[in-house]
Amino acid sequence: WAQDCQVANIQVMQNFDKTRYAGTWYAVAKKDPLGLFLLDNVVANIFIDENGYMNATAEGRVVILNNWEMCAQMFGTFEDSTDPAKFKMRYWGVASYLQTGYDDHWVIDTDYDNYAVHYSCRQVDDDGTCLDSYSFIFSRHLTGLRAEDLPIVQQKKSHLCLQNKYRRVSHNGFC
Ligand code: ODT
Repeated sequence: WAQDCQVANIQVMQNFDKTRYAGTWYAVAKKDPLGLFLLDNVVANIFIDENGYMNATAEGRVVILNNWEMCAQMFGTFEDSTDPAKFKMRYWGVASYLQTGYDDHWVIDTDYDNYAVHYSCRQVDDDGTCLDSYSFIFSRHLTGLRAEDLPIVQQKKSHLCLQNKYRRVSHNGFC
């Protein structure tokens, strides 16, 4: 597998089915972007609205203004693209002091029932690699990934050229 780290060449989930992606996902690992926001206790809830569009709520522990720790409650709406696994996500918080943005949301791989690998590049460099990315590894289970899913997820991390860039996302009941 030729790993050229070009954002344009990143393989995403084939025949992605957003209906099966819907539901609750627990973040188990994260590669942070510059100016990170969500720290831990990150749970995403994805749903399909009456028009067939993907929407989400998410919560997670954040630290605002360097010292105020809170549980951020966030909303996101997703725009479809020509690739069913590539979305644009517009997001905002229930409170105005939370982050807002418009990011890529690419589903790299999922079995829908256990694990999902998400990727977002915020800035593509002149050479086509990513300058500022973030990525979540999600599990359907609060207990984390199943042993049999670990090698698949490891391989996807390396395809994203992010293999050693993830940290564990803990769930301790803060949110
Ligand atoms: O945490 C960071 O450093 C960057 C992440 C910012 C985006 C968080 C906004 C969540 C918006 C609503 C929910 C979406 C759920 C999608 C799942 C995965 C991507 C966050």
